[in-house]
Amino acid sequence: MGPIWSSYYGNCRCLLFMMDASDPTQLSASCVQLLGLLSSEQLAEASVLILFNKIDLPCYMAMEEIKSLIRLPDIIACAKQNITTAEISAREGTGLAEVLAWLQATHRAKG
Ligand SMILES: Nc1nc2c(ncn2[C@@H]2O[C@H](COP(=O)(O)OP(=O)(O)OP(=O)(O)O)[C@@H](O)[C@H]2O)c(=O)[nH]1
Ligand SMILES: [Mg+2]
Repeated sequence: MGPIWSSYYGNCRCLLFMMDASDPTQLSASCVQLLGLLSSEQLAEASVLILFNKIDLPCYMAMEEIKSLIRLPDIIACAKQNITTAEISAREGTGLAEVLAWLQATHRAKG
């Protein structure tokens, strides 16, 4: 779906980007997609929440390793956007409350 994402950039104020933490083979491709989003002028004002999903599965890599592999600290430091991360399991609902709280707080802050 990546090629058509840009049709939805207009008026986007909150961006949730989900990465599959259980699949290291997808990490670099996801990271390229993320960098594309972050470099878009239309999304410069958006607040971004990066979700690392499927943390209920046996982990191939520790979350800290994943973050360091994609150089997340550098991505966050260089991005124009305000970026938050959360570790979740969509299947078990882990982290859901955190995601909802982020959406509420971000929506409120942006009026
Ligand atoms: N264990 C677990 N499975 C999940 C979770 N979220 C989604 N899935 C399952 O993962 C499978 C594929 O879904 P996703 O990877 O989310 O979707 P996708 O990337 O579009 O699909 P794939 O190309 O198959 O990876 C489905 O069977 C989901 O039910 C989760 O948090 N934990
Ligand atoms: Mg998947």
